[in-house]
Amino acid sequence: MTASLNNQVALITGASRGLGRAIALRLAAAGVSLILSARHRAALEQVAEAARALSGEPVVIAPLDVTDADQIDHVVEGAIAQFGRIDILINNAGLSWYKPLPEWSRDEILTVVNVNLTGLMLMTHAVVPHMIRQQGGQIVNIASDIGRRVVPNMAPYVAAKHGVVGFSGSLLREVKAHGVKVSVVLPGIIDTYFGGGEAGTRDETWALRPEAVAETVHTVLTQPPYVVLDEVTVHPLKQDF
Ligand code: NJP
Repeated sequence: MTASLNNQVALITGASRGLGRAIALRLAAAGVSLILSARHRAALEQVAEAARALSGEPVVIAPLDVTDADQIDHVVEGAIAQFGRIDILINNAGLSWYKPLPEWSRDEILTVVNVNLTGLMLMTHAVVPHMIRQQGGQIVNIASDIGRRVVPNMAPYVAAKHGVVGFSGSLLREVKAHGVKVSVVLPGIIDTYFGGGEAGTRDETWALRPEAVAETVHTVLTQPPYVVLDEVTVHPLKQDF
């Protein structure tokens, strides 16, 4: 038996495009009220419009840079004021460059760690007290298969995603007694705008459709109350993993 998400409230980061957009549309179709966040307001508005077409539930946008703790507080407080609760947090915002370490600027290293890891921890830190108060909630952190292995030319990103996996497992052991689940999803290559790519240009046999990963996230979220999919890896069959 799977749990229903109908009437739950979800906050999604990185919702303006790519995987975050696909997760937003999948949850809208499941009857979830949505708070969509990313930096680009116009892109968020387009995703919100597409989500509203799938759902009778409220969909609001909350422009946010996940590296800014004040903006995180503002968005989380606004969500609680409007909806009274946050049932689901999807920490999805992420980015990287791909090049040997000496070619990375200091700013690029700091940005990759701040967006993929520090921002995720700060957002989680702001939301978890509400989930504990509610005695329930689900956090899904989008890491990467690179969070469990290593590849060259992305060392700061590899480090950040390993951090996401460690953070997720540690936090789960803290909060599960309060009915709060923490899951980490580790996808392989996805056909999005990641790393300067152009979504919709890759063969689906070697790059996952974002909708396929969104379906994985939906599966994670719809487990029975006493089951947690704590770590889920998903790959295109042809990827060399
Ligand atoms: O990438 P993309 P994905 N503050 O570039 C947002 C992981 N992953 O969908 O702020 C707030 O299409 C940005 O919005 P905006 C990856 O590490 C991917 O593939 O408006 N938001 C956009 O919505 C990441 O964790 C692959 O520019 C910020 C979104 O992030 C997740 O999948 C493989 C932000 C990025 O959309 C989704 O990435 C893998 C900030 N400072 C893991 N900076 C893959 N695609 O192959 C960026 O293993 N965003």
